[in-house]
Amino acid sequence: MSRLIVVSNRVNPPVDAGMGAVGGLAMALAAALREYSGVWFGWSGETTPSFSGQISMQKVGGVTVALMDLEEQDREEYYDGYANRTLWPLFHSRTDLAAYERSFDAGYERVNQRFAQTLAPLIGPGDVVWIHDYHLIPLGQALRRLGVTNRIGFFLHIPWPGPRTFTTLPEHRRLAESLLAYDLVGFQSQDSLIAFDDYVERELGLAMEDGAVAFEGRKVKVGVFPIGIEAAAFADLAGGEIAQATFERMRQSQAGRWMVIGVDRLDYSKGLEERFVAYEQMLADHPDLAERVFLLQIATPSRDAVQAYQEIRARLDAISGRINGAYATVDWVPIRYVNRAHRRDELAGLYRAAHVGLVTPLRDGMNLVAKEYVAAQDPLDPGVLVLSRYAGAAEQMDEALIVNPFSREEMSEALAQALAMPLAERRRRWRSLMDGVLADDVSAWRDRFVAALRGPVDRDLASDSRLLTAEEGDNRKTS
Ligand code: ADQ
Repeated sequence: MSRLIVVSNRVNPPVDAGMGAVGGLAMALAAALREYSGVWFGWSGETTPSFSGQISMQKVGGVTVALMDLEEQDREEYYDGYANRTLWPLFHSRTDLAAYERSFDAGYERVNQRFAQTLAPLIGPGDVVWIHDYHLIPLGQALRRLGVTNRIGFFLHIPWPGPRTFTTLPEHRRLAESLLAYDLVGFQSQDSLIAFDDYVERELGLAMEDGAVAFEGRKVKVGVFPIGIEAAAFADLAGGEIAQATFERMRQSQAGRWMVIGVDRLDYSKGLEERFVAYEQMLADHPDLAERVFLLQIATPSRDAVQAYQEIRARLDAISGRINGAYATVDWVPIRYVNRAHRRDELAGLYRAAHVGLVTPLRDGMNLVAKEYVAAQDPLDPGVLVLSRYAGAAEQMDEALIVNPFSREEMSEALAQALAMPLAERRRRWRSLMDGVLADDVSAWRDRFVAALRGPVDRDLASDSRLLTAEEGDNRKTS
């Protein structure tokens, strides 16, 4: 059987069978790798004075991982630079924060070459390669240039930006064309697919037909593959011992108050400032809610090396301090703002204790917190999800209260509506959301993507219209 080779910037297979700090994505990919006896390849996170291309192979949690070190300059230009200071803000429509520096672009190309050169010898005949996320967009093309003809798929975890935004990237054309070297390109949402289609038509003059783009004599399949969570396992976790203890602890400390929860990586795309301000608006609009509700915001710091992250952290400290200063009483703090990471079973208990889940990113590929919040609820007494229309999850979760995160008044109203929602309506909405979260879980996502990648691809338009099998495809030279 052909192997599955998963490639991502960082590699994090679960270290044990339980649910520690590792998320559903890692669990799902690890399960796929065990099924297909595959390999997970990526950067070790370590740097070395001079790049050697040496691979360290290890077995972690039943999964074979292959790690390589990069140089410090690679970390600065490729990871902190092009990935986190150029592509991340750009793809989240924050051109004001995007740095367009040639050295970052050069570093990005160099590291993708390093990935390709190190990975290519590991790829055997019939292996299928699945590359993840914005750090590695040109990797498929780099592998093709080294003569790799295997099936190669790419999945983008973050949104694809609108054409006007994307074209602010000086090398937009090169980056977009490199995507056309894949056999399959997957997006989280229709919104992203439409934006990509728009760009491809307007800027590259290519047409997307029947879910594929024809380019240089070959066809690239393009589709929407919304990622999910390990829904059933997460629901079980929410009923487990640690979650239950966390739930009880929260209920005690709530002292009969309603609890609203937000859980996010501390990132400017997550709309945290807007969320705090909307909550403040609600306190101003509903004086009757004073002392009857509080917001627990858990925000784990990330990407500390990047200045925009230091700045947003400082602003959030200031806003939460201002709101608490203005509204707190001797026995009530309106915002509990916590910056540390939590175990997944603790998180499940916290979600379950919250009457409202507030998930209001300004832009998000999917947002797994929305799905985790739903999966953790008590079916007899579920909380209400308030969800930004700009999260990919909104395309699937229309029984949530969908809000515009840029409007503090709309968010304030939705929050008040959520807190007042009758039990029957909460149950009805939750049931429908939960059915979706269970059906479109992370295994379904993985299986749909891998099946589409292994399935028939009309790869070689020049030769004929016959569909190729994976093996036939692998034996053909396509570049
Ligand atoms: P992220 O931007 O990281 O992911 P998200 O989808 O919300 O966003 O996933 C965050 C994960 O981290 C969740 O599983 C959450 O439980 C966990 N987490 C957050 N804060 C935590 C804390 N304090 N302690 C413990 N765990 C915490 C990117 C894209 C998303 C896309 C995912 C998957 O930006 O749009 O949904 O990849 O494709």
